[in-house]
Amino acid sequence: MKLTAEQIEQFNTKGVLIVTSAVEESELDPVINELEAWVDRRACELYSERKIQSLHADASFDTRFGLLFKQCKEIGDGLDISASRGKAMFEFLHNTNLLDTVESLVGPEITCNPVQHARTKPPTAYEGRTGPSFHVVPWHQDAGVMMPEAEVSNIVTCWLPLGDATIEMGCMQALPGVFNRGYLSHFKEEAATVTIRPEVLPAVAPMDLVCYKGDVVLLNKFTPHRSVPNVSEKCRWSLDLRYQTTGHHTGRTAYPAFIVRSPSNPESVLHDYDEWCRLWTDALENPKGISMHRTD
Ligand SMILES: O=C(O)CCC(=O)C(=O)O
Repeated sequence: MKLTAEQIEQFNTKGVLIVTSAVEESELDPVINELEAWVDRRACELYSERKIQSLHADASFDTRFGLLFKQCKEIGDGLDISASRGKAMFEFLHNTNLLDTVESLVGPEITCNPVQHARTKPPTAYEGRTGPSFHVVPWHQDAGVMMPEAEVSNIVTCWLPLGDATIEMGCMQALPGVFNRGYLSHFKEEAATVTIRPEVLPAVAPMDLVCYKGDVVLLNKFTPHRSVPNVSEKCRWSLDLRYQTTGHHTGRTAYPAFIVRSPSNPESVLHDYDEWCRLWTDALENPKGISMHRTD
């Protein structure tokens, strides 16, 4: 869905925008089915390794992962887009409604940035630990997980819930209207997470990014955001994707970017699923470029 002039104005002023019903809910179903099948396969593997005792095969998409996670923390290993590399996921990365939304902000020549994740946030009570994690992400800017060379790139984050993302389920929060302060100094709080130094975090009331299947949250790469604990008994599922103007620096040269829309050169669009898989396999097996989080 193309953004209205008011929505563009809001994004350009606040650096955050929730676009309701940006994509058809049914367009997400192939991705959900693929993730469900992935979870089932992974559960069977762990069951045969005797790492879980119950498969919970009849549980719903928004509860099963949590019930498995409670038994074995390894359930999510390999779920992320770069590792699971699902065909429905690859096709969704080209979704016309989503790209129409993105085009309103980055123009018609669009590249899919390789900083992208499929996430599920199980109930935080099942973590067996507290503190920041891949599931409960501390305050950061997406510029903080990219190389400084991408500072001038027009990259927009698209965060899509695959079900409900309520406050109780640990939705994201963002600080509106502060992106124009640019990059804020980050430090590494725990092994895999970078966070904005508390002394430079703007004193602005956080906006709760409550959203539902079909909605898309858009974030400027300098908008501070975090996600809060999931105090419900369900899993919050989401995709966080990034798109950018073709030709701009991706901020993560180690991983494959690819063109998803190009009116000037339609043949440059990557539709070849096998090639996408090959690019990721090569990038992960033969690391070449740079994959870094910024800390200073
Ligand atoms: O999904 C989340 O909880 C955090 C996502 C995030 O921080 C991001 O997309 O940059």
